[in-house]
Amino acid sequence: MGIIDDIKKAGRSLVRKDVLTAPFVAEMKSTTANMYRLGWDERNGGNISYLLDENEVAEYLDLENVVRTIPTGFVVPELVGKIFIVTGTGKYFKNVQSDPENNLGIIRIAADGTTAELLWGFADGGRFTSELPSHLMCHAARLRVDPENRVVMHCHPTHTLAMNYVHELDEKKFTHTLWEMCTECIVVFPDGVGILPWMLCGTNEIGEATAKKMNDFRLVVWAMHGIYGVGKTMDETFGLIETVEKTAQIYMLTAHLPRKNAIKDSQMRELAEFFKVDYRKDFLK
Ligand code: 2HA
Ligand code: ZN
Repeated sequence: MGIIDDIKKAGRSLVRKDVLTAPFVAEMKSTTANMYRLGWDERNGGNISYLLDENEVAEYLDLENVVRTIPTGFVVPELVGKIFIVTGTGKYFKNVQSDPENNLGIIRIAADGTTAELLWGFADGGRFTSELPSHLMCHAARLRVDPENRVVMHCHPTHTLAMNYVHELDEKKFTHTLWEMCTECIVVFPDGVGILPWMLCGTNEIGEATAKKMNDFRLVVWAMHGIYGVGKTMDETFGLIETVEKTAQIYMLTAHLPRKNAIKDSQMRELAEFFKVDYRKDFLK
């Protein structure tokens, strides 16, 4: 009796849950679907990386079983051993929900800091997003500022991009315009929006520049390309980008019309003080 119980117990510990039922896969599916439907991720546009808890992943995957290794082309010593679920290069957000196994992958950064160990996904032989340098460098930078940061998200939101062509690409002026167009903005992103000039995407250089901005900002616009957002949760990160995009829409709906009203700097200060947020005081006039 005792022996049979022991055998049953050992057997159960070997039975892993189906990774397709994991909450982190569900979050990737619903988030990419929402982003696609909002028009932020046409074709293969956009990418997400999500830092996972090793113990949680172990409920679904054998962490000893590396399916294959993929060189990343850059080194992030801080992220050795960390596990991420990431979207695939050339893959469409539109298709993640119906086919997660080909469009997503779970990777672990190997001991050398530069090899990705594929633990699951990219089943058709694919690989992680071309923007992995920006994603991992941003994770490393944000973890230094906020040890609870988990998500890096990139997309091409329509109105935010439209605003790039008609508004000065100056961090202070751009942030101020967003803050004054929507009451909640200074509370949602009191740290403002960082801006990088147009740069070649998919490179280590844009990754390094984005990560540097992430020392001060949770939102970084890539001029005439898109936006990066980071956060502790998928909801927080999505919400940051959603708030910028909604506000950029209001700006684009009104930019060509005579301005009759605006939220004043004194009112923004009032908001920030009431909601006790540490805002960029130098971004107000
Ligand atoms: O992966 O959005 O920046 C497609 C992109 C590149
Ligand atoms: Zn992009």
